[in-house]
Amino acid sequence: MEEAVEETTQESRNEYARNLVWTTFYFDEKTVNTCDVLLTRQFLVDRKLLKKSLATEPVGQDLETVRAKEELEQEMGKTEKTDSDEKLPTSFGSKKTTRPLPRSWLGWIEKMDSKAYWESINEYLIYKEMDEQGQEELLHKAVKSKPAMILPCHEKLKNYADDFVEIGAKYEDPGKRMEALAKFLERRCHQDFLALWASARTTRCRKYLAKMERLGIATGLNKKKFTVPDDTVTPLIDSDDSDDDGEEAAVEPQASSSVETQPIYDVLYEVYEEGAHLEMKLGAKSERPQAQAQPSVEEAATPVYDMANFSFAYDPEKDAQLLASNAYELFHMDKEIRKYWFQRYRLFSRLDQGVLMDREGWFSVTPERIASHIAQRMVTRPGMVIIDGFAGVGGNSIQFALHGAYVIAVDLDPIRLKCAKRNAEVYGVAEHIEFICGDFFHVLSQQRFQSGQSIIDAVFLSPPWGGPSYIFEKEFDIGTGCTPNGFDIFEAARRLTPNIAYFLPRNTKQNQIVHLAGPGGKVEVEQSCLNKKIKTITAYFGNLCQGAAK
Ligand code: MGP
Ligand code: SAH
Repeated sequence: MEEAVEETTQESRNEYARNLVWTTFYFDEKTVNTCDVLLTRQFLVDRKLLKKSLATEPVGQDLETVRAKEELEQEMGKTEKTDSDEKLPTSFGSKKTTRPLPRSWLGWIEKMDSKAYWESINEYLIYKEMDEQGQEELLHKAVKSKPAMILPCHEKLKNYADDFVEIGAKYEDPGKRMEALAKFLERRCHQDFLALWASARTTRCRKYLAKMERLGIATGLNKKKFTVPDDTVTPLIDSDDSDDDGEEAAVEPQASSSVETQPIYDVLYEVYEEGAHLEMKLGAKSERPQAQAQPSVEEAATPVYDMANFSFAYDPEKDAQLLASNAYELFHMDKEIRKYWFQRYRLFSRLDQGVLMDREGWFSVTPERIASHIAQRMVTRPGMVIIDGFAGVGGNSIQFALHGAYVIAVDLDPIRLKCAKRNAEVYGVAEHIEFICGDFFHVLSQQRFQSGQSIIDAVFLSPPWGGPSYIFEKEFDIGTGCTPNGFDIFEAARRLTPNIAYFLPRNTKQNQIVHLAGPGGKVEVEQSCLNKKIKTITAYFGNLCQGAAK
């Protein structure tokens, strides 16, 4: 197997190290509860395996199968483009520029509140206004007390000229006049601050959304929520991105009393970038298939077992239908599965050596190159114990074992677990895997896994995503998309260990992953790019996250 899989080159490893975007995700408006998110991308290569699949002629060829193969190669050509004209970006984010911050740069505003702002500025503003009354000495003091951080609209206070005249006319007594002036300024300062704070935050969120979109990441956030809260306020944060279109030019706002009541947003991102930005897209979305004329194709490919006398041992006669190398006969009419057949050596490089797979196994097994990479990351010492909670036909369990872990492979489906066991034998690692046929939640509630006595180092989660049609939704919802509910799955695993790797669709809502990490948490979301196409993502929690203390 080893020689068949092209190793990650040194160059791509270096690229990996550069491709980091740290995002601080704020859980509430007061910006107290944050979560650090690291977005990474892993460039994996398995072209040799893919070519091996395409070079092999399908069994029992006739005109129809030849056409099907051509069609598929075309389809794959669409989605597996590796030509230089479709190069992936070399890194996340946009180029860092060193140009000085413009005077109107208001990045600081989100780190302050209006009370602190007023405290820092009140002396300056009040005394500045007193200057109009000819108080030379106070003017001198005002200029000296000018704070470093000041909103552009408070530099000249020209918006309030009429109000000042009104106040001046109302109070003859200088003391009272000053008191009224101070009160007026304080109220306006709070309003102006909040208006600009909201617009700054909106602008940052919008920038974040646009950036994530360009990176091919589903955010799970509603764009409409990130509109400027009031028409009279223009976003003020000046962009430090050379590729932005200038929509965020600094403009002096008009103070608005209505903005105070506008809802603010539940998240705020700060993106720390390195390197240059280039565009990256999700694989082309294929057409949603029409309802199959012959629904029996799927049923025909499902072997019938006598469950009362079920045996997990491989029986060449009874299990002939599960033999992956024979699958073309079974699945060549099954449009959903055919494409996986044509990439079969990508799934298991030893496919022809007796690998078993059922229908669901075909579309859900983790491609070997990706599984091997995940194992490389998760298995940090020999003999560590990993639970593969949704083991399927064993794609991940086998790789964990090959990398030196002891694996507890759980699956609800006995046929799939039988396949996993057999496949582990094919790869020579069955001895390092304990196979448990049962429900993930029930297995985890066993006494031996309960905290305090648990010997589990990490949990790997790759639940069903609702079949290959998951991709027809713009964004994948962890709660409703996974079966069982993806949040419940995570919670159950979390009770056992914080070290969790969650294998999810590439269109998963990113904000949901962040929420799994929780306030004060850390998560790394890694996109696996196989031959320059994003295939899947893996979210690493606990000490599996890069940069987390081991
Ligand atoms: P895919 O999107 O169905 O295929 O699955 P692909 O090749 O990206 O299709 P294309 O037409 O867009 O090019 C990609 C990978 O996701 C599969 O190889 C599986 O590893 C994984 N996967 C797919 N499904 C439907 C599931 C699932 O339900 N559960 C799990 N755990 N993994 C899945
Ligand atoms: N990573 C696997 C594929 C997992 S597919 C591989 O590489 O082969 C998801 C698997 O979860 C399916 O095999 C399905 O039978 C199993 N499953 C679904 N619900 C389950 C549950 N409640 N408990 C355990 N396994 C479950």
